[in-house]
Amino acid sequence: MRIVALAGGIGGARFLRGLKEIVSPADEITVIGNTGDDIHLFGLKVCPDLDTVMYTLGGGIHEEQGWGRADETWSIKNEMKAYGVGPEWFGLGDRDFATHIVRTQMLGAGYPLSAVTEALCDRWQPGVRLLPMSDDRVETHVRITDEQGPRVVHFQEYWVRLHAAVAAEAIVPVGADTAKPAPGVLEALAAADVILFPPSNPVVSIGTVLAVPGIREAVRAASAPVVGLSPIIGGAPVRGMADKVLAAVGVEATADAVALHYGARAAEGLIDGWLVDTADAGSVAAVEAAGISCRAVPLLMTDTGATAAMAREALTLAESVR
Ligand code: GDP
Ligand code: FO1
Ligand code: CA
Repeated sequence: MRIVALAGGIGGARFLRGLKEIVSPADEITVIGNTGDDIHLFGLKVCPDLDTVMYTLGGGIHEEQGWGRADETWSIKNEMKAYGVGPEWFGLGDRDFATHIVRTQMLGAGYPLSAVTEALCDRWQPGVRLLPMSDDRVETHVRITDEQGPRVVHFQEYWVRLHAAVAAEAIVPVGADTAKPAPGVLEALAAADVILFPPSNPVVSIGTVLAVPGIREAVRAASAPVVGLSPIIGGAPVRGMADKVLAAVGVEATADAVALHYGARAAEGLIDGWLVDTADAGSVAAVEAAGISCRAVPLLMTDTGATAAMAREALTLAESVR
């Protein structure tokens, strides 16, 4: 079976770890990764969501943090600080720097991001095919108003330095409108037997991938059933500040509002099925009324076994809506 999943970072990667548990060697998983979080620091290109998927599935992730490497050291970061060269607020570890040096060196030699990602995955063997959503530069920025007045900041500054403490007035995936899907992305969606939206951030992860011209249309046109899992449980994100960016696009932080935001494929939307947590069983009817088949199942990824059960439920729902 050919499974295609759009994914951001921590939530998407953890879901994929469970999905890997329940597929057979004959199945293949293609991940279309968000690159809108990418940031250029110290002359290096950092791809947070691609790296989180690669490290998590490849066994190198710092588990509690959900990003960056395990057993990290911070000599380079401390030396940069000693030189007074910022930004200090983005924690790049020594091991992680090697990834960004190799990536930047290959990009400088003319390799596209998709080829670079394939080369990095040769080492990590994530057990999925990891495609960037685009080889073109797309960087999410956030419009805010704070004591310095109205301005636009890079998503990472909004998320990491500002901790999303101020309202996000608009989310702007800079470059998305002229970006092309990376090689293999549209083909994977067309050939898929199942398309999954993991419990990733609907706006700055899944939404950014869908902002690349052609990808939304390819999901809508796919012969595969499209099933998503809610990243919101009991009216709040399980972790992080997705509610802040959902507010920016006028979507309530509820399991059903996110489903309706993606929309029923039968009604110009993207999904055929939606899983909500048992805590949100009361919203199943509203999602079904919108033309999306909906089930309430445990959606907390407490360990790989729980996540595998979620993934199994998603594939079962996909079969029921096929
Ligand atoms: P990011 O790029 O690192 O923010 O990762 P993603 O966008 O892939 O996923 C972030 C989302 O994962 C957040 O909005 C969380 O609410 C969601 N999430 C994290 N852990 C869980 C979980 O155990 N269950 C569910 N349903 N969602 C989760
Ligand atoms: N997230 C943080 O909250 N603090 C950090 O210092 C931080 C550093 C970092 C370095 C490399 C990397 O690949 C990811 C990093 N992240 C950090 C996570 C990153 O901000 C993700 O984009 C978010 O989790 C949201 O997607
Ligand atoms: Ca991300």
